[in-house]
Order: sequence, then structure tokens, then C-alpha cells
Amino acid sequence: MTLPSKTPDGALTAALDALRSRRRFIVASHARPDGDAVGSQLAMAHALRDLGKESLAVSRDPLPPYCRSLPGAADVSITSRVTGEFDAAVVLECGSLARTEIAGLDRYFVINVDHHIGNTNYGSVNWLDESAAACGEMVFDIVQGLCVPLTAEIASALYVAILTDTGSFQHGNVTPRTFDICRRIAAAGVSPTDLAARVYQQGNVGKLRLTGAMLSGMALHGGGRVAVLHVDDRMLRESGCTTDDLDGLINLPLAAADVRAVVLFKDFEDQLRVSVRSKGSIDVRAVAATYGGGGHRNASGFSLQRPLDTARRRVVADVAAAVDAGSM
Ligand SMILES: [Mn+2]
Repeated sequence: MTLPSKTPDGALTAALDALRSRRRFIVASHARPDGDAVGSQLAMAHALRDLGKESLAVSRDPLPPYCRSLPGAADVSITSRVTGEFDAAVVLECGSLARTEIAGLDRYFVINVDHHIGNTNYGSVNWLDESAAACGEMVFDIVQGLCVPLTAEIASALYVAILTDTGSFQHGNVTPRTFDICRRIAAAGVSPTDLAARVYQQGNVGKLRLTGAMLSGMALHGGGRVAVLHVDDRMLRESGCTTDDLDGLINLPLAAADVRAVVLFKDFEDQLRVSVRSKGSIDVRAVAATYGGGGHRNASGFSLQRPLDTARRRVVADVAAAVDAGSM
């Protein structure tokens, strides 16, 4: 049975041709990878190998803990530079080539597959679909297009990509197609229950303590509609956590009906970063863009210059303005 697919896409066809006609691939995604980055990358690497091709998955940073038990995760090479003979680099889930933070990719024929708004078309082939809930949905189309069987390895990687990038099917990017793909994934013999447990129930007590510390430090602004969270090196140290453990914590204040957006200041010695989440039509990607960052309407991020106090007031005011604009 074929899915009620989107109209055949010339760019998808070009990407499929580029993949079919080449043999040795690097498969890359963005630095500080999330579930969509890793899931898309692993599924792509498996699919290419299933076609008898060579594929080397590379990542600038270690994979998040909940991805490390996925088939093929141990084979991902952690590196900041790629060299060697490859016919193409498949770059997934990256709005710009710089997002990989991996040097040397630009020497290859680049196949750019991404769902972020504002992708810079950096590839030799560019297949962009902003309507995809996850880059994993696009990789599913590639797997189908290449006539690669949906193995358990591919299906589980794609499920983690979609599960995490939709916030467990809660975000505004979910479409009927998302469920069509997930139905096919479940039919391929992987267990959504097991995969959800792997993503959401393999944390540690330290993360619970960090959660407590962050929520007790939460401040409310913009008439109670903007929750502001803070984390720094001391809080990580005292709870026995690493930055890996921050994953997902920013979403917790959204459980309150009154909270429309969340700003998380990650105040670390080596970097000052801000993540923003929002509900519904509130556009926090536009806020991030004014600080040189990016993301999606409901999830974005950017780096800040110190001093933090001055910058913090400005960011919170900007997010509060976005909440006003999006609530009209
Ligand atoms: Mn994504």
C-alpha cells in the first residue's frame, strides 16, 4: 500500500537520483544533536548500507543518551573534521552547513535534506520541506523512494526522530502524514511503547534534582505568560548532571495553562545560550532570528553575549512581545 503521499517533488527525485548514482557517503547532522538529528542520520545510514553502499555517520558532539541504544549509534564517528574519499555528503536537519560544526563537508557533493524554515540552500542538491514534522518524515520518503525495506533498524530510528521532534505528537507540526508514517513504522515490527520508554524513562535521579532546582528558580514575566528558567554550571555540579540532562526540561512550564512561552538561559562558563519554546501561534523563531539564531515557530534557540543581566531583560521583553503578538 502506498501512503497518501505529497505530490511528487522534483527536489526529492533529484535527491534520490543523487543517492542512487553514488556509492560512498558521509551522513551528517547538526552539532549538539537531538532525536531528529540522530534518528534521521541513523535511518539514512542504514538505508544506504542496505543498498550495498558505504556510509559513515559523523557527529560533532556525542549522541544524547536516549539515542545511544539505537542500532548503529555506536558506529557514529564523533569528529570536527572529515577527510577521505566519499562521493557525497548527506546533510540532514541543518539549516546551514555551519550547523554541522564539522569542517571539510563542503569539499563533497552535498545532498541537503531539511525541514527548517530559512534553509540556505547550501547543497548541490537541496530537498527542503518545511511542512515535515521531522526530518525523519523526509528520510522515510527517501527510504521508500529508494525501495529499501523498512527494517526494524530504520523504523526505530525514524520513530525516535518523529516522537521527539513532535514533542510526543503535541506540536503544531503534526499532520495526518505523521500518523501514516508512524503506522507504517509500528507495522514494521518496532514497539512504540519500548521506544517511548527508551526516550522518556531512562533518566536518572540527578535529573530529577536538577528539574526541582530549575523549577523552584522559575520566574514569571509578561503577566505570568512567560516562564523564565535558568541553569548554570553550579546547578549541574550539585545535581550530578551534564548538559545532556537538560533535554526536555524547558517544556515543563508549558504544562501550566497560563504559561504561553518559556525562556531558558543556559549560563555556562564556556557559552551563554538561550532556548525558547511557545504554544500555538506564538512565533519564537522570529525572536531567535533577531539574535542570529533559528529554529521553528514553537522551538528556537540562539547564543548571547554577556553581560547576562542586560541581555536577559531584552530577551524576556522580546518574548513577551511575541506572546502579545501571537495571542491577538
Ligand atoms: Mn527536526
